Amino acid sequence: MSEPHPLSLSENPLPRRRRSGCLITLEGGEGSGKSTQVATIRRMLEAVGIEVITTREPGGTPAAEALRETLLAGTFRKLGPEAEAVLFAAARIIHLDDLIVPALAAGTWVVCDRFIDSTRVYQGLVDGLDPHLLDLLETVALGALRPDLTLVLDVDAAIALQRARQRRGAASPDRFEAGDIARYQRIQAGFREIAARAGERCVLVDGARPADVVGHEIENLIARRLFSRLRREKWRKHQDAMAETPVHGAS
Ligand code: ATM
Repeated sequence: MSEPHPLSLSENPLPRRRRSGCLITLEGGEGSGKSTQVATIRRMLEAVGIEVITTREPGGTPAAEALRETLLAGTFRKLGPEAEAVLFAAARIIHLDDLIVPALAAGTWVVCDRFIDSTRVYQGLVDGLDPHLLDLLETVALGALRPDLTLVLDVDAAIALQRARQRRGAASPDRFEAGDIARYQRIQAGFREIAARAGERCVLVDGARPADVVGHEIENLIARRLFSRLRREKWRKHQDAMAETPVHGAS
């Protein structure tokens, strides 16, 4: 294959739209139980024979995890919220290019702990950035790709704060964890509003209940919302198995 021209404007070999795996994202404030549910979804999909990877943002690949570490440590805070937003977008581009887009193209399902809605809430609502800047960064990072399903885990701010403190123990909060109940309430309200506005893609799930109850509801939601994709996947697997089965009498 010839080298692309240095000024070529269409070098991305995997257009963001051409894919067969599903992208499921989990959103919600800290202490909403996202990581537990990511593991539940993984088990559910594997049980029906779907190849799945679980990942998180910011992070997911070594380079993006390095950015995560510095972002959460607050190292870039002095550069201002715009620069931080650009760095979150950079981590997302790396994550999409190196992991998510190739996985989806290969038919693997991707379950991601936090994604674009966290940017809207933390950089948009909390840090007060211009939504046009966030639109622009989203377009640069995602092109036409959007999650197939976003589960927004909703937990009352007081419970979320308590869970977060318990989980941290003696460790001090990072750049994004620090804050009082008012901050947690804004974050919860922000995620609720996103779930209401983007009802086609998002479902609000009551995350205050025991993890197994929440997990059961999520399994049902995935089965209902992504039914055709699950069925297509099973059909594809069936066809692959048939193709591998030797035909009697064939020489
Ligand atoms: P987790 O600890 O849930 O992985 O989240 C990391 C932090 O990154 C999270 N903080 N809290 N609480 C929210 C923050 N974050 C953003 O500010 N913008 C983003 O786009 C993403 C993906 C995360």
